[in-house]
Amino acid sequence: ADESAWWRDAVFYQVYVRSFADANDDGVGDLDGIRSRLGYLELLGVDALWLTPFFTSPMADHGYDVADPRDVDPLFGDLDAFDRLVTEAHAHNIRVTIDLVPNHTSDRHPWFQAALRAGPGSPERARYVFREGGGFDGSLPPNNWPSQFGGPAWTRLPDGQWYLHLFAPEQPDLNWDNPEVSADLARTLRFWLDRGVDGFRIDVAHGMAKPVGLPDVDPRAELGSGVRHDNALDPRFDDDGVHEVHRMIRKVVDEYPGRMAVGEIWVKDDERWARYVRPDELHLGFNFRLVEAEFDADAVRAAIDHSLAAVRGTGAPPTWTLSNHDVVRHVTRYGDGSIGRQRARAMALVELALPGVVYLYNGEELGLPNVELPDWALQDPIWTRSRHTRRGRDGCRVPLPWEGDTPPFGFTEGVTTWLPQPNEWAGLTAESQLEDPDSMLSFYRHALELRKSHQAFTGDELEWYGAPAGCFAFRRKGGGLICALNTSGAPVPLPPGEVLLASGPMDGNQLPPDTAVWLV
Ligand code: TEU
Repeated sequence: ADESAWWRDAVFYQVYVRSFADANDDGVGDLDGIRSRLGYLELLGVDALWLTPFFTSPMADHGYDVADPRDVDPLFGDLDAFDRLVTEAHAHNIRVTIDLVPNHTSDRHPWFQAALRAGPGSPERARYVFREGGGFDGSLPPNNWPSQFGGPAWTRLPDGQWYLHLFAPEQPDLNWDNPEVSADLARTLRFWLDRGVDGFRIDVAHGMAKPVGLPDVDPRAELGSGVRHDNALDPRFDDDGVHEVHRMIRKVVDEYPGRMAVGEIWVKDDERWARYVRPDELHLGFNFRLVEAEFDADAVRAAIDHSLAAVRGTGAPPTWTLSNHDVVRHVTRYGDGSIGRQRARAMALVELALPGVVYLYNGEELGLPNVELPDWALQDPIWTRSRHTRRGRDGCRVPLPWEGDTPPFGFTEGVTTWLPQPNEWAGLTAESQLEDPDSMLSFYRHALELRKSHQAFTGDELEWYGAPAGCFAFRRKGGGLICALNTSGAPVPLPPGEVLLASGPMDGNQLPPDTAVWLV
C-alpha cells in the first residue's frame, strides 16, 4: 500500500472531545483524557482519530463556535496537552486529524468583537456579512434566509445593521470575499500542520462562499439540519465560489507530505457533490447516505450504489458513516433495545466490508443507544433555540461509560458529567465488554482486525449477487470478500463460501434475520 495516501482505506474514529474521557475531573472530556485511552483505541484497531473542535470557545455550539482557532480551550487542556496527545498517538500508530470551522467564528472572536465596536462601513465589519435591513425603516432582515438552528439567519445590532449567521447568533458567518479571511485560515492550517496533525475535517465544507446579492431562498426548498442542499433553490450553500476555498486548503495541505482533508458536504446533486473531491480540492467527502438509510436491504444497497457512483471518476475513495455527533445513534435508529443492537452489528459488517474509508463515532463500538434526556439536561442550541420542535443532538453526545457499575462509569473522577449517563449503561462499559467475547466491542475488534489483515478486503469495485427479497449480497471484485445482509423477517440460504465472521449466531446454512455475514 502507498503509505503516503494512508487515508484511502483507513478506519477513522470520531472523538467527540467533550464526551470521550475526562482527565481533570470537571465532568467534561479533554485532551489528556483521550491520551489516557490511546491503549484502548489501539486495541480497538482504528487507524486515525477525528477530534471535534477543542479550540478556544465560549461553547455556544460546544466548540463549533471558535474564538481562537490556534489555541486550545482551557476546558480541554492546552497546546502542550495537544502536543503530548499527537506524539503519543503516533507512538501507538494512530494518526490525528482535527476539525476546522471556516464558515463562521464565535461572536467572541476578536474579529467580531472589533466589528461590533467599529460600526457600519468599517474594514472590521467587512470580515463578516453585515447588511442594512429591509422594509422602510430597515427593521426587516435583509433577506429570507433561515438559520439551520431555527429562526432567521440574521440578527440586528443596536446601530441598525444586521449580521448573517447560518447557525446560532453566536456563530457569525465570515465574509469569504475578504482576502484576510482566507489568509487567516491558511495560517491556522499551517499552525496545526506544523504541530504534526495528519489532516482536517472541514466543517460545513459547502458553506463559506455566498452569492452576490444574497438572493432569497426559494420557498420550495427543503430546509433543515442534516438536509442536503439544492443550490438552485437554496443559495445559502454550495455556491460556486466555495471551490476556491478548497483549492487554497489543498495547496497548503499539500505542502506537507501525507496529510489529508475531508469535507462535510451536504449537497443534493451528485455531480455538484463530486466537485468537492478532486485532485486539487478535498481528498475525501462525507456523503451521509448510510446515515439516512433505514435497516432495509434495498435502502442500504441504494445508499451504497449512490455513494460509489458519486465518487466514480473523482479518484477519491468513498467514505462510510453510520453515526456522528449530529444524528440519532444508529442502534436507536434501527430499533429498540436488543434488536437495534443486533442490526447495528449487521450494519457494521456491511460498512467494514466496503471499499474506501470508514468513520466510526465514539461509543458505537460499545453499542450505545441514543439517550432520552430530560428537558432540564438538554444543552444543544438546536433545542434551546427551537424548543418543542426538535429535541436537539444531546442524546448522541452522552459521556462514554468506561468501567464500574454506576455513573460516571470511569468517565471522570469528578461527581458529575456534563450530560447525565443512564444507569443501564453499567452493562455497556468498555471494561465489561473487553472481557466478553460476544460483546459489541469484541465484535468490532475482530472485524477491524480482519479488515486490516485479510487479503479478501481488496479491490475498489463491487459485484452484486441476486438475492431473496429483503436481502443482498455483494462481492469485492479484487480480494473476493462476500458480504450478505438479511433484513427480511425470515432466514435465507447463505451464499456459498466459508464464514469469516457473522454478526450473530448462524442457523446452519441459513442466514437469520437481522444478520450479516462475511464469507470467503
Ligand atoms: O454541521 C452542519 C450541520 O449542522 C448540518 O446538518 C447542517 O445543518 C446543514 O445541513 C448545513 O448544510 C456542522 C457540525 O457537524 C455541527 O455539529 C455544528 O453544529 C455545525 O456544523 C455548525 O458549525
